[in-house]
Amino acid sequence: MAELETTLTELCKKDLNMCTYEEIYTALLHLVEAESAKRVVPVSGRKLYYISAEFLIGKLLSNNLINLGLYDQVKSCLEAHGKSMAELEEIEPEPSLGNGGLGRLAACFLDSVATLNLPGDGIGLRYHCGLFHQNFTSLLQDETPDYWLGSHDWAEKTDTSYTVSLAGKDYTARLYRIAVTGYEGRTNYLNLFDLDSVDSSCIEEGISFDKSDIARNLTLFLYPDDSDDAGRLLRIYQQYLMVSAGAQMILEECTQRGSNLHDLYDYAAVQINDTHPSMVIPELIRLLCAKGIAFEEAVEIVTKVCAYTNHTILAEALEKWPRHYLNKVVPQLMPVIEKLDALVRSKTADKSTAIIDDNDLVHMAHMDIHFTHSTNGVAALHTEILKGSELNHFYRLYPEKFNNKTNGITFRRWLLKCNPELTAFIESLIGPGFKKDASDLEKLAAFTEDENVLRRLAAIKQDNKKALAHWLKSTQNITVNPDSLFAIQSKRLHEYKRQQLNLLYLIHQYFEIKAGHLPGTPLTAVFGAKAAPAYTIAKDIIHALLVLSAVIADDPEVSKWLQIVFIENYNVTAAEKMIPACDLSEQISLASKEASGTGNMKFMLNGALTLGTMDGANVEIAEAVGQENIYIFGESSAQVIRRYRHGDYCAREWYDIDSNIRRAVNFLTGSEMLARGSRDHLGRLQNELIQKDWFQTLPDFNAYLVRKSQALADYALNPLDWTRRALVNISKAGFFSSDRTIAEYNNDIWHLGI
Ligand code: 26V
Repeated sequence: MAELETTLTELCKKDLNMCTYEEIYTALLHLVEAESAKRVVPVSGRKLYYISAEFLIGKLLSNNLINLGLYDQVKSCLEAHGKSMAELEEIEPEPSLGNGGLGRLAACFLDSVATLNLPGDGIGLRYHCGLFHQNFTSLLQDETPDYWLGSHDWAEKTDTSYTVSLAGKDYTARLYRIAVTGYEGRTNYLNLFDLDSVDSSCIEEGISFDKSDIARNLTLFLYPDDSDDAGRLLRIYQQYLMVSAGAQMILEECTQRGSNLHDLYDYAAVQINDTHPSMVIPELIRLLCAKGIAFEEAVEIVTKVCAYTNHTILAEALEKWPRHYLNKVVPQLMPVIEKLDALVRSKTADKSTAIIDDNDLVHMAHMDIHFTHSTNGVAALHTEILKGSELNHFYRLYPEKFNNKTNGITFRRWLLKCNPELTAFIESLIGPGFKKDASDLEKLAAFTEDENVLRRLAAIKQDNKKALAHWLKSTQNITVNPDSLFAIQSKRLHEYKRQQLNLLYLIHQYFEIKAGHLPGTPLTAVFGAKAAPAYTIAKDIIHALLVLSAVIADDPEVSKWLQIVFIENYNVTAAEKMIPACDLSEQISLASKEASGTGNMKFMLNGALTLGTMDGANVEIAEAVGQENIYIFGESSAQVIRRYRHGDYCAREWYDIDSNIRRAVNFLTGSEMLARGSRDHLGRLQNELIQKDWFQTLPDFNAYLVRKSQALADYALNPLDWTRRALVNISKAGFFSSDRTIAEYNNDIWHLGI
C-alpha cells in the first residue's frame, strides 16, 4: 500500500490529496499499462485470432485493476485521500465498439482466454463514434454520435500499418492495440484497425454523413445505416479493411515466429465471429497464393486454420452480398470466391449450399461452413436447430464440422466488478476459489436452508436496488421504489426478443389495477434497449413504452403499484448497475429465435430468478436450476417452428377471440396514450400486432400473464423462499462462466499453445 502510494504520487508528481480525478486516472492508466506489459508472454504453438466486428469491452480501469490484483489496494489508497473509486470511474468514457450480445461475448472471451493463460488476440475496427448515443426526445429515440475517443483512450497507437486495396485504391490501415490482461493471467491484445484520414467533422445532422467519402468516413460508425446501396457498400468496405489488415498481420506474425506458411496451422487458429469477418477466408487464400502457394493447398490450409461461429437463425441477419457490390469494393477477392463456389458446385449437386446463388448473391455463411473446419452454435437448442433445420443441408454434408459451444460470461466483470458486496459474501462462505473455478459456486448449495445466509443475501439485493435507485435519480432524475419487485428486460430492441409482449402485459396490469385487482407486489418494470436507427417498429415499441410510462406516472391510483423505467443509452456501464439490482430477469424471446442470450446468465449469477421461454440458453438454465427455481412459460420451439412451416399463423384470430389481448392492443391508440404519444407510431405498432405479429406475441400472452402474476405473488408471499431460490440460481451459475466456454473451444477447435 505504501509502495502503491509512492508510485502514484510519483506518477502524479504531487501529493494525492492535491490531485484531481483526472490526474489520478491518468496515473493509474500508466500504472496499469506498465503492469500489463510485465505479463506479456512469448507465444509458442498455435495462437488464436478472434476476428469480430464488435468488441463491447466496457470501461477498463476497474476491470484491469481487478485482474492485476491491484483493485483493493488502489481503492483503499484513494479512500485514504478522500477519493472514491465510483467517482474515478465516471472519468472514463465507455468504449463504443459494440452493439449487443455478440460484441459482449467477444469481450468476455478475450478476458477468459487471457485468464486461462492462452495466447489469443482480438482483431477488429476502431470506430470513432461507435454505435450511437441514444437520447429520448419527446418520448422518441433519437441518435447522436457517441464521441468516446478522447484523452482517456486505452489504445496504444502503433507504427504498424498495412496497405489495403478498396475499390482499386490503396489505403493505409494503422494498428491500435489495447492490452487485455486476464485475472491473475497473461496479457494478450485487442488489435483495432483504423485509417488516419477518418474525420468526424464530416458528420452532418444526427448520425448522418456523406457515405461515399470512404477515406473520411470508413471507421466512423459501427453498423452504418444499410438501407441504401451506399450504406451497404460501406459495410463491405469496413469488413474488408478489418479482415485484410488482420490477415496480413496474422501472416506477418506467424512468419516472424518461424512459419513457412505451409505449416500455418501450427501457428494460427482464426475464429470468425458471425459472418461480418467472413471475407478473411478468401483474403487469406489470396495472400497465401501471392506468396507462391498453390490454390488447392491454400484452400486446405485456410480451411484447417479457420472456424466459424453462427450467432443467429434469423435469415434476414445472415449476410448475403450482391456480386456486383463485391466486384466494386473487393475485385481482388472475386476470382477467389468464384473458384470456391466452383469447388462447392463440383462437390455437390445440392444448389442450396452454393456460395453464389442464381440471383448472384454471395452467401457469406455458406462460404464459412464449406471452408472452415468447424461450425458452432452458441447454445444446445440453437445448435440442434441449426443441424435439424436451418443449416440441415450443410449438416448432412459435414456432420463432423458441427458442434455446440454454449455461451458464457466472465465472472470478473459480471460478479467481482459489478457486485462487490455479493462477491465478498460468497467468498466468506466458500472461499475465493470460485473466481477462477466457477464450478466452486456449487458449494453454496450447502447454505440454501440457512436463514442467516438468506437474510444477508436479501439485504445485499436490497442494497443493490437502492444503489440502482440512487443512480437513476442522479442520472435520469427518476425516483423508484426499492421495495417494489424489479423486473428487468435489457437487451437490443428487436421484435423477436418481444419487448412488445412485456408492453402488452404492462397495459393489462394497468387495467387490472384500475379495476381493483391488485398484484402481489408493486412492480418496477425496467427496460434498457437501443433500436437500430432504421428499424421503425423497434422505435415504435420504445415510444409506446415511454408513453405508457408517462400515462402510469400521471395516474396516482396505478402508479402506487406499477412503474415503467426506460434507461436511456443502455450500455455495459448501465448493465453493471442494473443486473445486481434485479429480482426478475425477463428472457421472453419467441422460442427458437434467441440463439443463446447472455444477459440471462448475468442476471442468474447475480441472484435474479428468470421469467423466460424455452429458448436459447434459458433451456440450459432451466435444466441446471430445476423447474421450481425458474418461471418458464410459452410455446416450445418445436411448436413455433411448426407454425412457421404451416404458414397459417393469424394474429387477428387471437385478437378477435381473446378480450384481454384486444383490450391491451386497443389501448395503444386509446385516448390516454394519444394524449401523450404519436398516432403514427402507436397506430403502426397496433397494426403490426393485429395484422402480422411475425414473432407470435399473442399466442404467448396469457401464459406470460399467468407466470408473471405467479412470480409477483411468490415474491410477496414468501420472500425468504424467493431468496432461497435466488441462491440456488447463483450456485448453479458456474456452468455459464466463459472460462468453461473457452476451455471447450480450446479443447475441441483451437488446440492453442501456451
Ligand atoms: C442481426 C440483425 C441484423 C439485421 C436485421 C436483424 C438482425 C437480427 C439479429 C441480428 C443478430 C446478429 C448476431 C447476434 O448478435 N447474435 C447474438 O449473439 C449472442 C452471442 O452469441 C447471443 O447470445 C444472442 O442470442 C444472439 O442474438
